[in-house]
Amino acid sequence: MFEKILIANRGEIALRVQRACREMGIKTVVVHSEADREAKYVKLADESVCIGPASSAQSYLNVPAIISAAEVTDAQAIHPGYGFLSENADFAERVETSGFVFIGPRAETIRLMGDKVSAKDAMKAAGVPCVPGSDGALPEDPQEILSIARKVGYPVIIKAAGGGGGRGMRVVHTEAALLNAVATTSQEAGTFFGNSAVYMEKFLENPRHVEIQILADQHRNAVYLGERDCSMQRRHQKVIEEAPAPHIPPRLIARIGERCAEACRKIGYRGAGTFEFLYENGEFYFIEMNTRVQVEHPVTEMITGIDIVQEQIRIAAGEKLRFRQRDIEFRGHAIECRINAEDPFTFVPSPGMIEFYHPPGGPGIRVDSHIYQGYRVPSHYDSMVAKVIAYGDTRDQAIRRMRIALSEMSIQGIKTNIALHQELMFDARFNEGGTAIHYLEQKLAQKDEVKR
Ligand code: MV4
Repeated sequence: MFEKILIANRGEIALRVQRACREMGIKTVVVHSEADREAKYVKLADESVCIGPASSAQSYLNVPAIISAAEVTDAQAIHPGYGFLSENADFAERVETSGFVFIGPRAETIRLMGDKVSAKDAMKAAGVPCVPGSDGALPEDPQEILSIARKVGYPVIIKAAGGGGGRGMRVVHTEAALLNAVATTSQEAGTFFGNSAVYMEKFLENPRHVEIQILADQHRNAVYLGERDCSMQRRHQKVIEEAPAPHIPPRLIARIGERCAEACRKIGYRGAGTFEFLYENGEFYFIEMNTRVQVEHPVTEMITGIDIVQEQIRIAAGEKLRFRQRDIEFRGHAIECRINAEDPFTFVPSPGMIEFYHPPGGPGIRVDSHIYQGYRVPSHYDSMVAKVIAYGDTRDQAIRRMRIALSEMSIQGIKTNIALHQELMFDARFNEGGTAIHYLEQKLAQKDEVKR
């Protein structure tokens, strides 16, 4: 096992990784920007290294500074967390060629999944069900493009191979609009991602976003840890996640989960990963794979009892998975609310000093957060300041515990979206479960109408 790990991230996930390391008896180095110098999680680490000014480009994305920090502190491995460099194949490669272990998949796997066309090809070949569409990237010939769309059937969606997470896509409803949409999406893709390749899919009008968590070791063992429903989102930012996904038959999850695990064995996947699916009319359609630990990993930890971050570290150290699929049991229900420093209804960021902080507690409540009274939320980064996770025997119990937790929670000095979460916990459709990806935006638009 490693003796010392460098954490190349900030905020709650830097603290989450630190806790996993501490429990495993591993020393930690945290790198930080000038804006994060005074943060308590930085002081809690065994060592810390300032790697640059507040701007992410000069600190958390500064590859040479991070590698140097690993060298001077004698760390053996680097945990990238989520965001920043976590899915940067060049960074993973630089880490390994510099003699450190990257806690994540091989650079080659990250590259494969970073290109959404090659990712989909690989998954289709491995038996994972995908959204019907073009076979790989679209050809140049306009007649061929028109012919593919006729076969797929309108509406279609044009996506950039280099996009993902909602960037670089365009919905097309009619043949008359197709070729212009393809040309524009391709041009933008060339500018933004340095790759003008685009592909086509059938556009699903009202799906849910359901993802499968997997773990795979370096010895071709792979398991799935069930699913998460992340449909409650606004502008591609998840707001609430839960596990299991309401009203989806466990047998169907088992079938898809096994396909994902098998795909991992086939491509020699290593580490934690997530298969993102759209779910509509009882069918799963693969769209993308994430090769990092995700913000919402705690809901899976709560229903499986598995510490995903610790398993990432064990896998990176070359250990075999400590459980087989039949050892994994799904028990109860977990819901996560992302608490952001923002106006609860306009969503305008609200950085600043936390004048008062009272976190919730009690049975089944977990809070993953780096904040405290007197902490200043910097304006330079993501606005998420805490994750409140409620666990219960049933979804109903998890919701009731979440309502209590949100009512206990107090953050003063900055605005937060706690009030939005409180409203959602009493929303009739959320309480029924199984709302689709456009639900929150539709609900917010309706409220706006009422106001006017
Ligand atoms: C889609 C889709 C409908 N049909 N693909 C957006 C994020 C990116 N990961 C994929 N996205 C979508 N792909 C087909 N064929 C609708 C979306 C989509 C979406 C997906 C997941 C969560 C939120 C979303 C919000 C808008 C659109």
